[in-house]
Amino acid sequence: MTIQTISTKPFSDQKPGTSGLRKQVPVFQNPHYLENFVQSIFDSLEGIQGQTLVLGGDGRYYNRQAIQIILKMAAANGFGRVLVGQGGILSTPAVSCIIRKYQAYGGIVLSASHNPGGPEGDFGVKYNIGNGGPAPEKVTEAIFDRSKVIDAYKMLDVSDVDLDRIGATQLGSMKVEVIDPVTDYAALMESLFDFDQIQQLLTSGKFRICIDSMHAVTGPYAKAIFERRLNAPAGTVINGVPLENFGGGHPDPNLVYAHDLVDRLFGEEAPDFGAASDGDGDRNMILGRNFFVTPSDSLAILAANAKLAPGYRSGIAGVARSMPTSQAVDRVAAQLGVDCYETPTGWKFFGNLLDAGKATLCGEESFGTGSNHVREKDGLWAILFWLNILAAKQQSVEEIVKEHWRTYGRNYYSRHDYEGVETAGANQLMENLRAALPSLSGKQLGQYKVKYADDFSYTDPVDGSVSQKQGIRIGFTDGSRIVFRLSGTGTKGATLRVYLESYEPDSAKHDLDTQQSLAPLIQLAEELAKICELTGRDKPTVIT
Ligand code: VG1
Ligand code: CO
Repeated sequence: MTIQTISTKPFSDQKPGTSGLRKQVPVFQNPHYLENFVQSIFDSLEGIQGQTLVLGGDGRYYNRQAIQIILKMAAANGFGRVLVGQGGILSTPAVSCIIRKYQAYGGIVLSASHNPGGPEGDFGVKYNIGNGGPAPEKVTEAIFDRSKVIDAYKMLDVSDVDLDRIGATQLGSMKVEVIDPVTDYAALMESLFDFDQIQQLLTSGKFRICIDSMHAVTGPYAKAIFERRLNAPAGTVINGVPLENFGGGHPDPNLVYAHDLVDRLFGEEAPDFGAASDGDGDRNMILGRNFFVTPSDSLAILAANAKLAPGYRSGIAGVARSMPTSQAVDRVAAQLGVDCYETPTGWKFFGNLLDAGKATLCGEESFGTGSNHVREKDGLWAILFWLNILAAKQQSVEEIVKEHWRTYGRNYYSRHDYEGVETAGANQLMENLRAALPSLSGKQLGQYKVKYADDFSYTDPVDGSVSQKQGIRIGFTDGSRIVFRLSGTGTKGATLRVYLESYEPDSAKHDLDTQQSLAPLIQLAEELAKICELTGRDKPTVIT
């Protein structure tokens, strides 16, 4: 059992994006590619000798191979212990939970989240710090800098660890503990929500639910929590077996990709509640019978009703949302008299606010919601929170949402994605918008008057770090907004995201079709950005 030092050459493209390093599987399979990145992580950390690392992934293709490589590298680099999920499985929120519970030094999550998997699909590596959250930018920048000059990595020359058997094995001087992926996470959920009340609802015979795990990581978690602990009927969880290629699907919980669930909730004899999670279990989509809850509304509704859940009975300290997320939650915060923070896209920006106790609930328009219970967004947590509220209020999903709109007004909201467009055109589009910003302020554009037009810059209120160029925002005097940004998680070409929002206080106008009510803004976005001309697309790939 010797430590080998293997020579390597840097790859130039190992810059982590919105959420870790994501590439197509064949890229990660290039000799030294994964090893270089993992060694760059280890080289950027201080004092890892003898420390504990948490390791797991969403079960996608290459997960098991990558885990074996990382275990041998962790041993060679001096970690004292690695906690790894059985079968290599750990959801992103479970990693966060386990890092915190066992006070680990950090964790590595192997996932490309909602991106498709399989031999030609995507793979990803994400490093989480000791608070359980995604590494902040200063850490990811250090990792990237290291990756540009790396010339060797360390690896212990040993045979593979049996990932399927719970228990401990020794790798050199490092202990590997294969743990049950679900137990710690399920216990945390039970500490936050009224499981008795939820169980009564689910076993009453009057309320049916359907949970779609999309053949991704939440299958074992959802079966353990909903079917075994809460006694929901067998079959409540659909697509519950994690598969390396997610059954050929796209594990992104939205109206387009979660079609099995959507067909049921919008079909005949539809259940009362439906929900789906993404590849690594940090996203959620909430549906009622024939009813879709916009993620931004979901965040606002959880904030407004937080006290109904035992874990939040004493109220929330503040809320935070990513900049493109709708301003629905801002209105709830104002009503509650708590602060509302606006951060750049990506969960790493919530970490400091959560650690400092400035925010209790956080959310993103991209089907991500979470709280201070961990430092990641958390799909099953959001689903349980909704069920807790439904059980307490004894109303339907639709009634709860419509009542919320009557109280706070409705923020019509939609995101239009142009996926896999040519990078040059997408960059040009953003540059043109940036150049036009100074001339937009105060301008009348059709029915809208521009209140502000800028490229979003964020100063972290806790550590003062500054993040620039986080998206073009054009806000109008009536509260409407258009936001443009390029995705930082895609692996092919560029993905343009256009976020559209308008506010309607009049409850007589709360039943309009979202796309219709946003039509003037959609038109304006096209005129301002020349999307069709610069991307060659006359319509979005995905509308959420
Ligand atoms: C997207 C979402 C962002 C989310 C990120 C990671 O990033 O817009 O809100 O935090 O994915 O989510 P981007 O840069 O492609 O817009 V996940 O579930 O992939 O960990
Ligand atoms: Co995810």
